Amino acid sequence: MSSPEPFVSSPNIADGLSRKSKFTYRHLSQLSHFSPTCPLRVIAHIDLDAFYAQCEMVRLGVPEDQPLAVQQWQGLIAINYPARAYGLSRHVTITEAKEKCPDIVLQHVATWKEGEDRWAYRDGDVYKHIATHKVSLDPYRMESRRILAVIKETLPQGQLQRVEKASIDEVFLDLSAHVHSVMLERFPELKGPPPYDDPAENLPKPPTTALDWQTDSLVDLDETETEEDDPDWDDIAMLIGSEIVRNVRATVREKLKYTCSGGISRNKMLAKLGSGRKKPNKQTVIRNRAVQHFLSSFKFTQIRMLGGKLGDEVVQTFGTDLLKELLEIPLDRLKRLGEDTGTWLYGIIRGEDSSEINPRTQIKSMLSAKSFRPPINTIEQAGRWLRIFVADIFSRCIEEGVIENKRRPKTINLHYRTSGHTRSKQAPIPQGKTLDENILYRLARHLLAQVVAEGRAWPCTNLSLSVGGFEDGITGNRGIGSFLVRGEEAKAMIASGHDHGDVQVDDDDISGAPKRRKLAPEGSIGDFFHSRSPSDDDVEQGEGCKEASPSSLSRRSSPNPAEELAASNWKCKSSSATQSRRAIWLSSESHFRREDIETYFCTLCNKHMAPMGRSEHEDWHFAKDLHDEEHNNQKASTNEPTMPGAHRSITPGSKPESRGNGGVANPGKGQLKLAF
Ligand code: DCP
Ligand code: CA
Repeated sequence: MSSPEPFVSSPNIADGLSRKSKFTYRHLSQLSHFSPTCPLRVIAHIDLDAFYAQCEMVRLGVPEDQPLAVQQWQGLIAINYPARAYGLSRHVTITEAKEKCPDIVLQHVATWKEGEDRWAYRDGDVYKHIATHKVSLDPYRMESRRILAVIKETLPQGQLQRVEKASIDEVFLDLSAHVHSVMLERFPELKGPPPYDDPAENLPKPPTTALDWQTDSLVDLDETETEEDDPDWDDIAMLIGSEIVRNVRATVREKLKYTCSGGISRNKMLAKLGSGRKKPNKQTVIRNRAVQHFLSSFKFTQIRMLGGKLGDEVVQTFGTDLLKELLEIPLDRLKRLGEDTGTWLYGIIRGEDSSEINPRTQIKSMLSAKSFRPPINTIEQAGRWLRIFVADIFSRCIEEGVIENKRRPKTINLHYRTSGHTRSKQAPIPQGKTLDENILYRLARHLLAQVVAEGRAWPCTNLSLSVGGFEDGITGNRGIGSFLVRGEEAKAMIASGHDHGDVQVDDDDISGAPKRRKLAPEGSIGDFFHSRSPSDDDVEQGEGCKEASPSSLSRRSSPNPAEELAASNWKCKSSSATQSRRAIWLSSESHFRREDIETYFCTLCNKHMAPMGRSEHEDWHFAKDLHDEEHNNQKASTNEPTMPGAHRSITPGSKPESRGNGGVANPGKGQLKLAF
């Protein structure tokens, strides 16, 4: 960004130098390093106005004053500001919306149609097809990416830029270093070394002339402050920040036609509250001297992180949801919530938030899901939905650079819900070969077949597929470690896989994710550590397995999993599998009894094993399943009858492609090998 004109009309530097700022040279230096504790810090939040509605307006070329809402089935998910003037909100029904605003344009989101592998905008009453269509958010993701690109282009390139994509329509900017560079340009007296080379020396005071905030909405100062007080460098830093944000917003508007709102303050929490204060197309500045006044108007449950369970707990414990009243509670009482939580809360209600802007805009996981009303009852139907999910996810994978092997996911996860319960199945995605849609589809189908084979699969009320554990720049072969999910990554996958409804989500909190919807309690990590009921371990061999026949899931993919495994250096050697990974395995598979601590019992092999060998044994089962699947498929395609036990060529401790006389000749109770 080129530097705007100096903001002062008659700077009186000599006068300024004669007095001291309350900020020091050290603070100035911290500003250039994005220090989260720097008192001159400048953070901005930019949020697109009525985002999906604007996307549709831009796409359709609708005049700006035309009321428009975006419809998803029978609900409204985005309402533009002209329509809001009629009192419309997300809560109104379609009928109410038309009654209140007869001229409203209701645009249904694009959908994927069952059996098709591309989304499209449809004419007519799309909501009638809820049973056979699934919404696509791709158009909004695409616009989101274009907007982000313009924001980044508008800011200085390289070290001065720090941008965090917070959701599909919001970004945080740490403007500190950029503001610092503009300050030095405009006030050369700040460039010199501190007197006596002492960074604790105070800076000279800035010039006293009134600051020009243009059309910004300025939050009133705290009661103890007055506008007549001379500005200090933190005010100047905010002013420069607001100029930068104004320029970014104007550029997005000019290049892409979108309006957005901005908040500028000293941290993320305040900047976010600020961007929502005046909408649409406005920006709000909360100067340091205005923070307490600004915050006192909020309920603390409106603060980031205090909207959910923690907020409820605070209300319960202290009997108020008013921030003002919470301010009167001393720290030691707040610590009733726990030492750390109390301390954090004490700071946050006073406007303290040192969380950093995280420039990582990369996706960690992707989810595609569908709730079925009425439920679905056949594996053919489920298979067709998996096609859509895979197409949906794979198109997003392409944007992540999987074709060029820039990034690729490590795991695939299927969640399957019947009226009784939810099941999850997970598999590693073989590495070492360029990922394609067929590989994903085959893995997804494999997981589906496992669910069906266990029985009690119908009617199915919700199906979701996710890929996760994205890694950068994978080249060449990888060991088994790369197939495993660990720690936070595992939690993220679990959480993302339990979303409800008809959704596609990128990542947990970034890069194209729509605003988060609350996850159902059953999706919590805790569920995965609960003991499984005995009935869960008793896998039924019923009609489900008959349905998982080769013919029922058509379009076999070409790559050979055994080759992939060999190419990716899959070995059943000792791996450093962690506890969390085991939890995943245990939660998603029924082969092992967790309570076996000294030894463990594999129900697939009907054998007790030493715990040391457990992880490689699990790995071995997975490899074998893939191998069996492919082998059976080859037989199916050449019309050979499938012989029971014909594929016992992989032994624990050997590579899956090796031939041998394995130790799995006796499938145990509950074992049902995939009937592909
Ligand atoms: N969204 C959704 N379902 C929700 C909330 C949001 O599908 N319950 C989608 C539609 C929104 C987009 O996410 O356009 C961004 O959400 P915001 O909460 O930022 O709302 P808007 O951008 O629509 O409006 P505002 O101008 O208030 O930011
Ligand atoms: Ca928005």
